[in-house]
Amino acid sequence: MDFSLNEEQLMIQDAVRKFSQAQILPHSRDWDHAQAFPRDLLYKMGELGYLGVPVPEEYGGTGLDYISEAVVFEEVGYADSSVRTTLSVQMSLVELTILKWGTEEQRHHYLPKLCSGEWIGCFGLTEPDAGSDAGNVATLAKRDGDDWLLSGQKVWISNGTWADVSIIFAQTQPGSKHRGMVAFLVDTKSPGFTSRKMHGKLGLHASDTGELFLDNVRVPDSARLGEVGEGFKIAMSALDNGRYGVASGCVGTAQRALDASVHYAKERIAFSRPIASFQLVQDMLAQMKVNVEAARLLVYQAGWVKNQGKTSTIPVSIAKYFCAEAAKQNADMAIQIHGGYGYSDEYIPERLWRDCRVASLYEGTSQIQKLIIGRDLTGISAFE
Ligand code: COS
Repeated sequence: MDFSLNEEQLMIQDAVRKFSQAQILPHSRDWDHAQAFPRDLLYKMGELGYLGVPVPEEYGGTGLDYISEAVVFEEVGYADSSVRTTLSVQMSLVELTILKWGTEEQRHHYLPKLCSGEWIGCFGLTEPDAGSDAGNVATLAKRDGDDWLLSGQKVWISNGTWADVSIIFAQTQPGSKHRGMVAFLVDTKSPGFTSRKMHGKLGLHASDTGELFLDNVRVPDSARLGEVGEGFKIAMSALDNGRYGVASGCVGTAQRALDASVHYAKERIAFSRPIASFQLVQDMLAQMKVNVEAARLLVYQAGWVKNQGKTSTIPVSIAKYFCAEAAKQNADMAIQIHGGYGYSDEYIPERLWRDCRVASLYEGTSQIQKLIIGRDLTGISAFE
């Protein structure tokens, strides 16, 4: 068993680390205050191939493997979780879903523009009454000749107001739950399609979160992704990729919390010595280190399964659950080690803490991940 990254993975790690530390990390506090990061950053990342890491080169991607994708999310997540969230949605939830379920024409139409950063994508699944219960979407898709008319509302949509294209999940037969779901690739400039920024989030201030409103949005049947009735499967398979991105980003957060804490603990003097010399501080540092190593190995295990083209639902849920909780625990311990300074935005722990809190909520709560793992273990579903 070889735990080391290969040459290609090391190269992308080194390049993205340098980029993130120079172009993202020094600005992330300002972007948090401004509640946005510059759109240009995505063009730059697109040019460098960081927006289409696992997408084949024939569709404008970089053509690397899933471990490389995780490495990119970890490095960007280390620098700024808002940027990482934007990237995860673009790459994992949108590009990989088009790659898996799209027609050849759809792939060639959307993927090069998404990989280059010219277009931004979002994933329109969640609704006011359909969060964990994703099969309960109420957005209606009504057939109208060769077209479809879409009406409904989506909430908590990352990249929601920035997006040029949105994957919209809708219901064709109310009451049929997941069996009637369908997905479409919708141009956000279509008549009847509007979006509005959501404010007041605890963290991820610099990432765009929006509500989408669809009022009889007309889309041609050629905009359909997959078959009628496959919408739920498409959403779930997309989340197998999206959750992997969240897990990888959380490894970056957990590592950042650890690095900041080791640095601070060696500098901060109390009782005439660095607080790093106290065993109770070392206890926290050791726990943080164990969290980082275990989280990263779980991500790589899920990536290894993905690289073989196998279904990754269970290893991804395990990684998503553990990494989200590990990031939260590390961010919290980083605040504890920094004491009063950890409570101030002069230092990094408070932003890490705010930004990673959502990791055990979005793309499936920690409870949903455990229920998926529990169902696999027992063969008994809590959802029937
Ligand atoms: N990939 C492909 N297909 C999948 C799948 C996956 N990962 N998971 C489920 N499916 C398929 C199943 O095979 C089943 O197909 P058939 O009807 O042909 O047998 C169908 O989808 C229904 O699956 P299941 O019975 O598992 O559906 P449930 O309603 O029980 O699913 C959970 C329940 C909780 C697992 C699901 O609704 C879920 O993950 N919810 C969380 C949603 C979420 O993460 N929301 C946040 C979105 S933020 S972007």
